[in-house]
Amino acid sequence: MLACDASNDSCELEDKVPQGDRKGCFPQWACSWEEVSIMDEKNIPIRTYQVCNVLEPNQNNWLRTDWIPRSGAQRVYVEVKFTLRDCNSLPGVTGTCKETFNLYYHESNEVRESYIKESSFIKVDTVAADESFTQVDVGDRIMKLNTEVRDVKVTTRKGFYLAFQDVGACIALVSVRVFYKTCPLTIRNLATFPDTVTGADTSSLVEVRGSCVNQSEEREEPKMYCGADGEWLVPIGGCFCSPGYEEKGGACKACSAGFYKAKSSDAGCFKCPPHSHSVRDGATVCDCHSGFFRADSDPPSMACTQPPSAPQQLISVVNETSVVLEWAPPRRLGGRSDTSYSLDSQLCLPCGSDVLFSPGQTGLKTTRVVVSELRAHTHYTFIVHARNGVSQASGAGAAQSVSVSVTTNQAAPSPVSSILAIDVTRHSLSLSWQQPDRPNGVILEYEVKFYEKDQKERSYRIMRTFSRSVDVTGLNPLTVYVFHVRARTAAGYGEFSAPFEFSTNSDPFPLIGEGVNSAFLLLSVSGVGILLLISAAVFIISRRRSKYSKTKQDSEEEKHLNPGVKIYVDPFTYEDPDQAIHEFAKEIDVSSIHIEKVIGMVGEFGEVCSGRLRVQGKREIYVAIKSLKAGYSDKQRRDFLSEASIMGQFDHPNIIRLEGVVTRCKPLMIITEYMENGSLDAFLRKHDGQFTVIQLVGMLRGIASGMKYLSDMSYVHRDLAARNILVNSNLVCKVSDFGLSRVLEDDPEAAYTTRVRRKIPIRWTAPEAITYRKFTTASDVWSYGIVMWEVVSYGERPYWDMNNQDVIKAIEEGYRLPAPMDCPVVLHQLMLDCWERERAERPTFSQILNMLDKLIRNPGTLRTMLESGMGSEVCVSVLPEVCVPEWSVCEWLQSIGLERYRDTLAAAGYTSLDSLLALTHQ
Ligand code: ACK
Repeated sequence: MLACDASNDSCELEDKVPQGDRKGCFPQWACSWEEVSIMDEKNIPIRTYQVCNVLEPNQNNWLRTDWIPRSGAQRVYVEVKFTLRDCNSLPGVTGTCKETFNLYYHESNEVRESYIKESSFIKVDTVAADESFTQVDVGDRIMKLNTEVRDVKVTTRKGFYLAFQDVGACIALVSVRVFYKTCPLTIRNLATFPDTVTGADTSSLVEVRGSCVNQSEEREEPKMYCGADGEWLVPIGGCFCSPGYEEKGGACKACSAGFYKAKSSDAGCFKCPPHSHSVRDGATVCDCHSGFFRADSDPPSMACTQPPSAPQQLISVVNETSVVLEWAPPRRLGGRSDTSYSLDSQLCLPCGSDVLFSPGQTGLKTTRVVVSELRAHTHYTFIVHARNGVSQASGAGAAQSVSVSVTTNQAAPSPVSSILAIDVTRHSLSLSWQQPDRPNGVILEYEVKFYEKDQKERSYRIMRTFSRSVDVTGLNPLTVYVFHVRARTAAGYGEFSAPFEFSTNSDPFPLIGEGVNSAFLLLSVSGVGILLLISAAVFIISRRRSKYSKTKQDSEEEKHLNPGVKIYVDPFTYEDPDQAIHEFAKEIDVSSIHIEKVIGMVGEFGEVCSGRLRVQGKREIYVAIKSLKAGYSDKQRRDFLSEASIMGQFDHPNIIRLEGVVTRCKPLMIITEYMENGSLDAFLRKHDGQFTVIQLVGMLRGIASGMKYLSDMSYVHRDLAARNILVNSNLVCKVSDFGLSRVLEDDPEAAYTTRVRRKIPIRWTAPEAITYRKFTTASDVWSYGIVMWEVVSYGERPYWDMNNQDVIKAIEEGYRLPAPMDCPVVLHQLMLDCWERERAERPTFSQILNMLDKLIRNPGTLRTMLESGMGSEVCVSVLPEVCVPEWSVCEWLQSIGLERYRDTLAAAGYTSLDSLLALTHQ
């Protein structure tokens, strides 16, 4: 019965004329409708219901349909096709003939209602024909078909009946079609909206919620309205394709291989970012190629990346008990910009918990760390790791690190932290104290300074002791004394402790002893004062003569004071040269050496190779192998091995380390540690302009430290030049080329001068060494100044293309190399100091080292380049005391707190500092 017609958005409920046999008529008494077959326009027979009682008045003829199920419809449409006879064309029907009929409906749940009262029907409309016809002449086909549509709201029952009331017209009902409208199933904004029946009223909109299509997710609740005429209106919200899918033709299609989509969005699939791929359809993220990684926080759109390679050129500058570590960023950053560095404390052996890392130990963005509070004279290994966001994902750890081993300097002990008085009498105090927290070496003695509190430090006494206690006698009764204690190690005195005050007990016989004691004390204090005056005068005035000679003296004195310091032994003092070599160098079995390639030549018979050395029980290491080929003379053998005998005596991080020698078979070999970057001069020329000033100063600092060590061992190098410094992969510079022979024979820079018989590397050598072969540590300092110049000028040849004779002449006339380009003033001043004509005026290596350490600690001082005025501040940073102005005796006494002796000295005729200098002990 019900046939839906989707094409015109309607459902037909009834597609034929009502059941119009006579039995179906009602009311039964007025059943005038007749079922008649006629031919339509196309001459096809059709069934119609007709009524034509036009001659009789008061007609009321009803024809009704069967029960029509509503099927969810709320408003139904009734399309009636009919023909109607024009009353005027009928003769003698005036007053009784009508040209309309009435359409009714009745809602009902009953499929077969046997009797329905007329009053139960509700009128839909009176239907008139648009066109009526005048003649019934089927042959001429002038019958006119009318189509009328009416709509009715049917919402209360399951179905309804329709009825047609004729009130005296001449009608033929051809067809009645009953339908309702729907908004058809549709997809809008990736949401499906089902076929929806329109609302009950002509103006009503039915709100419909859509559901997301497959592989899509709701963006905003999808909604649309179904209008009364079956049109969808006002789409709201919608869906996005799920990750791995993109919209194509209203559906979500999987991303193809090589593409991905990470989020639900209206975007399409993206091509996999660099170093990643997707092999299956529907990828939400692309997998990284092997060896590439993605951090948790990396977006899927980011390229896959790699952990960084190891930091480069790690340099360490030791300054007493702190170390400045500086390195260059890794060569490969792995395609990321989040590289950070950390110093591994577990591997930093033996880092204690009190070691300080500034600015920190982990998560560093800078490439410089100062490690302080280290133990003095201790070997440390620092490992600097480079990490980035994918280091953890890649599982890489130790591989991206670089390490450096350093030995901290000797340092003075820390101050004594407390002093106790364990016994007190009227004239004595017994004191005791603990060893300083950081002794930094073996404590050789303690110094106790004390004075009467009232006297302040104007007059004090000093006592020295080897133990941690002292009995101080000869004190005044009932007097408060102030005590300071300091410790001394091989590195010198530490700072005095804070003041500790103790009082002696009261004296039962105060009047008797007081005068004697006071007189005695005055005498002794005066004695001490005068002695102090004399030594201080000698000290200050002699220091004013030379800004460097004072500390030089100190260091010389130190040597006498420290008989434990190792002194270098000249192997040529051994009658049997093999005895020297076996005392200082280890014989290596040639089978444990694996030579790889030749890296240089030395003289006629010498060759330098790189290779590996595996000594039993130790890990394999890279080494340099210097060999002396067959055909050498006895002298050449002796000279060759002397280098190993000398090198074997040294143990310092800035001196090339000897691994051993091969003397029992030929060729003879000297095995040393391998220095990856070769000679300093060539290395600098290769990396012209690539280092920071601090890095250059770091290199110079290393060389100065090595040279200080050599000078402390009383070894004079004689051929210090950048070509004889080797550089390892961490930019650590080490002094090499020992032994007398190569200065004379092998060094291509060495030349004969007119005055000496031996060859000398003129440009690097101090004038007194050229002139009368006075080779000393001071002449090494001159050479060091030239090395400084070579370093700062990145391997430029000193004095360029001047010939040796012109260089000698120029130096004699006072000419000195100018500052290289971009050379900080302080560095050039230091060079000039090294090139003082008087060798006593040159700084010692210890002073040079201190100076460089100061510069490294205050990099700001390196910022002043040559243009901004040379000289005046330099001495301030080197040795502040040389800038003290000319003092009078009075000022000087005041400055050392002994002005009360002014009159005594004046009375004795000492009115100037010069006259004081003439004072002798006698
Ligand atoms: O500049 P270079 O590569 O470094 O060329 C010279 C060459 O041998 C002749 O002396 C190199 N050389 C010497 N000793 C070593 C070493 N211990 N490690 C690496 N290279 C070295 C030097």
